[in-house]
Amino acid sequence: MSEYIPNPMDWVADQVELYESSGGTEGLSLRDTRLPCIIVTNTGWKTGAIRKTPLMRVVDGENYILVASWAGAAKHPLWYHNLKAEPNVEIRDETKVFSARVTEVEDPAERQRLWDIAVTAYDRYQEYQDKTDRVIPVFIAEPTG
Ligand code: F42
Repeated sequence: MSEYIPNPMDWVADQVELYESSGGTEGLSLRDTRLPCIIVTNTGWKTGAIRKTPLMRVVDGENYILVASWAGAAKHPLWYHNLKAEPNVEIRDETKVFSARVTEVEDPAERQRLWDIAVTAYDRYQEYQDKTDRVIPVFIAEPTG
């Protein structure tokens, strides 16, 4: 059993703690917004540790769109590399917990379609894209059970 290492940023780790300890009934939205979040449990590609990453909840039918925006930072968030190395994750969406398999969406037209859905759900993604030179990666997460 791998060790769970909380995110070093307190506000992120605190949200994970509240979301999970309440069984998905509290800590569900991003800070002062009312916008819903999910928790993606992933595996550190170097350490093998369990990592828990809150992200905005953006859906496309049964699937979830994961946007590696990290507030428009110059580099991809570390969880991006974890997902590329180990695409099997667990997602918690409020009280639902399920396994999923993630794929980075490389096809430009499909990425744009998903990006538009993401920006509609959380308009700051566009602000983040505008302030960074990198193309913000978009993953699709398909539930596997
Ligand atoms: N971030 C987003 O990118 N997109 C979102 O939609 C989003 C929404 C969101 C909502 C609520 C909330 O509380 C946070 C939200 N965040 C969102 C922030 C998100 O949860 C992450 O904190 C953020 O994206 C940064 O991810 P990060 O993985 O870069 O975290 C940094 C701060 C970090 O230092 N993480 C850990 C650490 O201890 O260093 C984990 C490091 C890790 O995974 N290490 C790997 C390992 O092997 O263990 C190695 C990684 C490597 O390549 O070195």
